Amino acid sequence: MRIFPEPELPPSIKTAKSRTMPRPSPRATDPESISAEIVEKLTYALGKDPTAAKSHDWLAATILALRDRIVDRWMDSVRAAHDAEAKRVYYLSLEFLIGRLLRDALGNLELTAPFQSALDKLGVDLNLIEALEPDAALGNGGLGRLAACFMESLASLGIPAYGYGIRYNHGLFRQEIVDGWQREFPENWLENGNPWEFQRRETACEIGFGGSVTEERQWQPAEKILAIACDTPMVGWRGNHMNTLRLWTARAIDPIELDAVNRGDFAGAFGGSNRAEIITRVLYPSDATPEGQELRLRQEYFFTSASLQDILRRHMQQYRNIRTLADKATVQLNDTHPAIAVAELMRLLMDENDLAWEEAWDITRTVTSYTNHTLLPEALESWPLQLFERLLPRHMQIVFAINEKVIADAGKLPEASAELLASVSLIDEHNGRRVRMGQLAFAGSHSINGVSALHTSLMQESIFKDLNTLYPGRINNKTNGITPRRWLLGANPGLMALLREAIGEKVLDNAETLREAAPFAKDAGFRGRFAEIKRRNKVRLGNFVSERMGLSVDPDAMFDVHVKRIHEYKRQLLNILETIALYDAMRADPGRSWVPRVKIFAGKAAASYAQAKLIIKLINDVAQTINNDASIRGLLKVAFIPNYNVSLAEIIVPAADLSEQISTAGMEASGTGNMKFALNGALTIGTLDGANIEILERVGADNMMIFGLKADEVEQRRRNGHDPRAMIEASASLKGAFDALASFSPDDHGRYQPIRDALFHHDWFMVAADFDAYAQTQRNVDAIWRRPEDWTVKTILNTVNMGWFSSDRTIREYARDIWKVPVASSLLP
Ligand code: 26Q
Repeated sequence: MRIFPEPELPPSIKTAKSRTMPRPSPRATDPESISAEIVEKLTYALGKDPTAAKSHDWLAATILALRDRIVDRWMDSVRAAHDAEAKRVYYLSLEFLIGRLLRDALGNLELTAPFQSALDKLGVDLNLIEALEPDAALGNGGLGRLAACFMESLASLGIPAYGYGIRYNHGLFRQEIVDGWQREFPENWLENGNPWEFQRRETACEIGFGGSVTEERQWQPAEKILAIACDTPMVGWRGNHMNTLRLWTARAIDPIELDAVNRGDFAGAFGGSNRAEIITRVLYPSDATPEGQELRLRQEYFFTSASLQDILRRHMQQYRNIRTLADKATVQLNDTHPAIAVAELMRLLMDENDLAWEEAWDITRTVTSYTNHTLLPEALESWPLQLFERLLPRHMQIVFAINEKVIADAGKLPEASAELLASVSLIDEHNGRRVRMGQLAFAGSHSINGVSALHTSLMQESIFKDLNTLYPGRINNKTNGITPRRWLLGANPGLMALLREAIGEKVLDNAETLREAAPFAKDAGFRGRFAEIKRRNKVRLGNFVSERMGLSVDPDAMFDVHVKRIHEYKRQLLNILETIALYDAMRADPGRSWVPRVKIFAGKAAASYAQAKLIIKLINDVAQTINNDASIRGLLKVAFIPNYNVSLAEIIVPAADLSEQISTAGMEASGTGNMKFALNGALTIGTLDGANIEILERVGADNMMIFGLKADEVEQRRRNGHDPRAMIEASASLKGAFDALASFSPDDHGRYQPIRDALFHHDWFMVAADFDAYAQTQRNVDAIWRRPEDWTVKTILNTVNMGWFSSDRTIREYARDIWKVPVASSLLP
């Protein structure tokens, strides 16, 4: 419901108005006009005297000048979609891990050079102010970054689309390493304002919570709050098309309670506004292990309801017929976090638009589709039924009604059994009755997709096996991708320049043409330049590490990089144990010609994940010992770079020689870091997990270092019993590393006991099981490194074979198979 409805104009007046309404002339793009305009923005929009302006002011003025150039085309895009009556894609995600926008927007508008010289004229360094832009870190990791890459590709492919999410006041926490331990500090990306966004104070929706449902099935919430929209333009490649990222902020309807003010109770006067606004205050910092707090469920319902109300309002304004919704709108759920959408859309269609159940159900299922990002049982979202019912009583009724239908459908199957009914049910009856969001999302969607081939097939065999029998044909795979604009052109302009020179400008429009550069792997001159670009990127990262951490690293050493969230299944522990073993071997034989390596780690642990935080401490303790041991002559260094985020990744990824993608097989749904590294010319050491398998298919076994148990072997071992103790005893180097653990905490001998226990007693993540294969593969990596020409050939063959992993390809597949929308862009197929 809109609180401040805009006066409706009859369509005839609207058209007449748009014909006669004066339009501002589009902004010029020559450096002179741009620099004049930056000074204008500084003076008139920001109120700063150009002679006294600070770097932050120049940044804001530059963004405002660029934003004007975006707005022209943004409005054209929105108008064109409207006039063409195009079907719109709505991407609902609780996370958008965007990073900085300036470099990306300049690059996509092809305005980097004119802005650079405009700023030069003003004595301002673009690179310097670019680095001042705070990261928009509204996400935890892979899932949030995928949403950001998708927004960029949707715009680049000219698909009319909206991203919907939450405008958190505080994004993912800032990590500091104090005495080797992770400490979390609040992040404050909005402290200097946000020049990219447009607050839409007139676009507000009411969101209800609690209360009761009348006999006539009308929900009477006990509490109502407002959702206020805030829009950021998403710039497509070459500026051909722009979309909107619409993020919601919570506000109290009546922010100040006057009664309380009159009583002199000022704290009480703002109690309501605090209670409302807390909903959008902070991102939940846990990935993969859901924290089942009420506030999280409130966040999920808040943004889902606001988004669906907005979608329905837009549809009704243009078409005035709710029954055509499925022809004009398609809603993608990014994991189960917005899965309440299924019940909310049913409620809006039935209770607010008077559709009958069957009709509402048809529309809901046609509109909605769901992407699953994890199979980890502890990560599957479910809510205590009591909490769900107390917060969303009407949705509880709808969930029960959907469940009745699902159970009735399942009962008709020849293979129906008590187990089958329990597995398809939206209600988990085992753990004190819970609502299962995955089952709800599946039942209410026409498409359920996984994010890599392996993940999709495991999904089909495990969590959704019975739902797939019941509703066959809905499960499909959409292997993830990354945007080459940010992860190649933006992060590695030197490499992009070389590739353009080799195969021409088309590589900018179609990453799959990269493969035409394959023959250059045979060209010694090309190889030399490719290697030189890598070295320059390594020097830059080396300088960063030296400045930030006071650690000097040799740019001619192999940069062996393991960066991602810290999680036991991602096995940073396997890496650091092998590092300890290597260190022991080096000390035992210091005269051997060891390959010099820098082991680089970065990543955040969920604040409540004790074992992950202990692994961070271990890496730092090991670094402390190794980096200060003169006997190994600096041939091995270990760096844990604090506060991993998108901007740090943009420095690390282009500088990596070796990419660590070593998850326990079957546990990493896809991975997308793996794609970024390979695209930037790193060799991968990895397990047959997630998208690694598909990378292997494209780069070939000669150009990728694969080791370890496969997913079915992990599964078998877990079933038949795995004896980590025997494996530790049987491997001298693993035994050595395992026994050495205590020596890295001379101040506290018991510190690493939890890690020793986990390894020794069950080794759920198969670290002991994969250790020897991993260590041996690292020695094979050394052997290739000793043949630099071979190494460079392999890294080139990685880069040129990675085009398929462009998120443009992924989005084309979603558009064709799930959303049924055309791809309008001039980007080549
Ligand atoms: C849920 C409920 C309550 C609190 C937090 C959460 C929560 C938050 C984030 C649960 C999961 C996540 C994030 C999951 C994630 O990032 N998954 C990754 O998704 C990538 C994109 O598909 C894959 O490449 C990775 O393999 C997968 O781990």
